[in-house]
Amino acid sequence: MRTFFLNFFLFSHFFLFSQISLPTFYGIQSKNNPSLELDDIVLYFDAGNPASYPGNGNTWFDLTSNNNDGTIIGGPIHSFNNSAYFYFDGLNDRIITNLSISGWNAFTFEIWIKYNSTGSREGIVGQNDVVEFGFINSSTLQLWTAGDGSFNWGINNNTLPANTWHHIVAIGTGSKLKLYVNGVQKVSINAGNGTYASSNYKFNIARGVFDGGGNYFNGHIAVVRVYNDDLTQDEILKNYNSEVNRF
Ligand SMILES: [Ca+2]
Ligand SMILES: [Ca+2]
Repeated sequence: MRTFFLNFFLFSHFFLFSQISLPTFYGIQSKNNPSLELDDIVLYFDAGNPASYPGNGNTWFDLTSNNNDGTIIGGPIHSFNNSAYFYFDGLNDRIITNLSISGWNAFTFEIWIKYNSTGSREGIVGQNDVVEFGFINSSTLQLWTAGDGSFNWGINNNTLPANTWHHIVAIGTGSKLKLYVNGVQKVSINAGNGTYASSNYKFNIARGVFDGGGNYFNGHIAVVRVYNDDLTQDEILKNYNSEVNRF
């Protein structure tokens, strides 16, 4: 009789669970995915990995061991569907972290992004007054550093269409600044003298990048990775190819 009830229990629960449409989780294996280049990573957010965001709460957990967790402010919408993302409304949604990139001698910001609109000084990711990356105006993506150079990259519906997922990588090697979009190098300039600047601000997402506040980003962000190193073209392509099918 006990066996019967156990079997009935297991069967009924199997049947129950089989009827539930579970959300599709993305990137669950990615932390240990040998096809991702993760050396020198210091911060790793993934909206599609329940270990990074379980679907509720105000913390976007860092998948590295550095505990650079993000605090979610303003109520950005999260979804595990459609590639999984946070949607930032451009009004008050943002992520703040306690990560400081002051004094680094190299950096890589790697993001999967789908923007809705662009505008003046709409920062995407960065640390104010150290390294700032985002839309400096409606038609220009800018990587700016304090005293170590900057570049502007013109965007339009051909180079970076709105409402489309893009893999964007901004790099400072100490002597060069670079931009890769979907695995392809778009910018490489000689700039920098080995060490980036310092500020008392922290690494932020969707607000507080070009300035201490305001100028909110409007659109979707699925993945953010920050490295204390400059990824090579091969490593960038490896990461792009490892995740592109999700998007
Ligand atoms: Ca909001
Ligand atoms: Ca600034």
